[in-house]
Amino acid sequence: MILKFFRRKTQPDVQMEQGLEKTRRGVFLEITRLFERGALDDDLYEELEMLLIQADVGWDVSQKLVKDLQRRVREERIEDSLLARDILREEMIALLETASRNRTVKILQRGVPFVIMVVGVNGVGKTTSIAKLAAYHQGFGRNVLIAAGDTFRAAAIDQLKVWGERVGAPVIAHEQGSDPGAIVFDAMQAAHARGVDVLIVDTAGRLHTKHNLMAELTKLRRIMQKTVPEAPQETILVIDATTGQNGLVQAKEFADAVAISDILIAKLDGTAKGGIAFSVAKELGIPISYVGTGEKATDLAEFRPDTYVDSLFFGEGEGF
Ligand SMILES: Nc1nc2c(ncn2[C@@H]2O[C@H](COP(=O)(O)OP(=O)(O)O)[C@@H](O)[C@H]2O)c(=O)[nH]1
Ligand SMILES: [Mg+2]
Repeated sequence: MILKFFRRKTQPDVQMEQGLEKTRRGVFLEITRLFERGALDDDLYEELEMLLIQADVGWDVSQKLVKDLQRRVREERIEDSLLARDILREEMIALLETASRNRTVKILQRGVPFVIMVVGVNGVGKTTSIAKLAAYHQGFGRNVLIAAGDTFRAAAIDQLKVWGERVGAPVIAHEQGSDPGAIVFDAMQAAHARGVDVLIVDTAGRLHTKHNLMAELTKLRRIMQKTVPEAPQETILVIDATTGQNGLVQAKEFADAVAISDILIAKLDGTAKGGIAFSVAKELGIPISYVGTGEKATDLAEFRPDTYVDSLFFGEGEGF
């Protein structure tokens, strides 16, 4: 008997389970059926690899998982195919945990604003995720301030203001086209003056050139560090789960240019390709800390490797 069966489901577990429903009912149901068929033969391994690739686990990672599974089945003389599925589950959790180990524990200090810079390509879900993160921190009784650092589009500023009102967090904003550096400077001052616990900074997902964008993010970071030397304590890269391997390429470009501490996978509910977390963990090696599971401010869950994998295989009362 495995202990995971006794762990009580928490709210993030339930949210992750709902967010992964499409993936679970699609590819992972087929994977389960594959193992229920019984025979641990070459056909099974081949089909498994194809299904993992279909779920966006990525070519290399799918191959690695299947190879590791085959090796363990051989070494541990496994004959029961459902036990083999449990081994696959273990290997998948281990893969996600490797990246999670790079997660640093950040401690909120009284009187020092905890600064979160949110970066990522246009349309991935940054602004919505900022509202979710604001609500998340408010849930711990922290007071949150938001800075509208994406001044490239007027709509981006208005959208953030609307979210700020909805979640009850003030938004520091200037005009469209103004210098994001000036906004961040103002926001840092305001955060100190008002005794803010958490400051969340929105950034542009696109400027005239990629070089400009990366230079801007570096500049924003420097401005934050003038007031709080360790800021930003969190630099979150938002990835859109529905864009699959393409999104991963863009994410890599960001990760090469800015030091990313955490990843937030948005729109998990909108895809049947929830395997993206495995390619993200393996290719970027950066811990996934949050997942977005819908369009509301409450649709955010803390990421847990075991819950994630169990939500792919089981759900709605089964399993864990
Ligand atoms: N289904 C779903 N939609 C989301 C999620 N996060 C963001 N979106 C939607 O994605 C679109 C783009 O989001 P936005 O926050 O404006 O992206 P930004 O350009 O990166 O700031 C909007 O229509 C959001 O409602 C999510 O977790 N699930
Ligand atoms: Mg935005």
